[in-house]
Amino acid sequence: MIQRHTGLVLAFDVDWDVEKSIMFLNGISDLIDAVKIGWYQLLTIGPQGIKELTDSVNKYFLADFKLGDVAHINEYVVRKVYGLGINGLIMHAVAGRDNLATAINVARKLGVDVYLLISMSSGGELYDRNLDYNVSLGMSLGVSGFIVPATKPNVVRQVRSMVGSNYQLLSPGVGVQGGKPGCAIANGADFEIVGRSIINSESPRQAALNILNAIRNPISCS
Ligand code: FNU
Repeated sequence: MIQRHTGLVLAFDVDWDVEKSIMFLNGISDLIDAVKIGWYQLLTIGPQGIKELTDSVNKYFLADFKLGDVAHINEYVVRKVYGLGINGLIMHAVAGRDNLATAINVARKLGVDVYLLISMSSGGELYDRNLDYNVSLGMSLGVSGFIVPATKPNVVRQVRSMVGSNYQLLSPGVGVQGGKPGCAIANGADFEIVGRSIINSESPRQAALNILNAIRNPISCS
């Protein structure tokens, strides 16, 4: 599980080399609880580059590979992710029980947390028609938590009421995509995931501090 100090997870989607990435992350690491990396990062700096990041930045790393393949491929990927020093992984609920179960068990044994994607910050209408099923699926498979969109506050509230307090809810879509900073947490999420609003800012630290302020003092969230 991600330890919550600030409630902020940085979506680190950048076209930078490893050195610049490490410098940036170490300069902001006191303000964030985790670094989320995804396909863009993997394709930019490669697995070796990601290993250098996890070796050099003392932070929880979450791999947003939205894994949703057949069972044995999911398992292979979980093992590779573990080898890169990554702490948690996002998987697609839509892959279904048979494709997710083994990989989630392997992840658990390795100490890699699995967060299940059950609703998307844009689109994802098939997900939203099957929310109850996917939440129950995740709970029965033993995931650590769920990805719920900051752009759909009713979904955040609904999932929190379904899962109680034993699962972490991570919420992307804050800022550029329209979710109001602070409101996903006010509606029941544990963490807000923020990328471009911080990364593309002239002062990333100040942008992160502004979001932390909104998390501490949420206004007009509905
Ligand atoms: P930013 N992300 C998302 N919506 O945006 N993992 C989802 O439904 C989802 C995600 C990720 O807009 C996206 O991949 F499941 O710049 C990106 O890394 O703040 C981040 O959240 C949002 O980036």
